[in-house]
Amino acid sequence: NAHRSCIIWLTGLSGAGKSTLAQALDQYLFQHGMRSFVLDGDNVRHGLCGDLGFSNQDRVENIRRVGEVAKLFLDAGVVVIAAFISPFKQDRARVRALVAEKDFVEVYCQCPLEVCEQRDVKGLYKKARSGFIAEFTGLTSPYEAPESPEIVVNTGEHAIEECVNEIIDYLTRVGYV
Ligand code: GGZ
Repeated sequence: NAHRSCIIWLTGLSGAGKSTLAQALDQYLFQHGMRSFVLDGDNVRHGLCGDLGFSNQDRVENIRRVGEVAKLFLDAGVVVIAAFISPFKQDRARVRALVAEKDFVEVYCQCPLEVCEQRDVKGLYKKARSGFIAEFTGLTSPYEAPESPEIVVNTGEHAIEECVNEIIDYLTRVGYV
């Protein structure tokens, strides 16, 4: 069924749990016989976007390229799970506009900055606070929260499995899963 693929676009702060959520979602979809693929900083920022840093301009270009790649995967019938901070509303809107409206599912991974910083899984907030990382999202670089995403998951308070279930429930309701 050609209408079963879509782009699940996870947006949120560093440490909000986007990549973990993406992997869990990927695993669920695989177990249910769907072909999916995760795009995130880990497989994109070393190669395709290896020339880009974290200035506003580079983030814009990062999301533009990722959006184009996501569209190609979508055309190939794959469920794309994209996990990027994607801090700018306009860039997310531009990706949305690349595909049919129903094929873009924006998921706001909502987690208070304080919680992300408290967790600081990779120690990046500490580095940023000490001045070793410039233009760090939430501290010295902006994050524009989505105003009307298809889904909001509260990764600050809810377990990853619960957030996965909320996304699956939505996809089921709209007929993708
Ligand atoms: C934000 C940064 C920065 C700066 C390195 N600001 O938590 P992580 O480590 O694993 O995920 C973050 C990742 C963000 O890359 P994205 O491609 O998602 O960003 S964007 O959508 O804005 O283009 C973080 C790490 O890279 N990281 N420096 N200055 N996050």
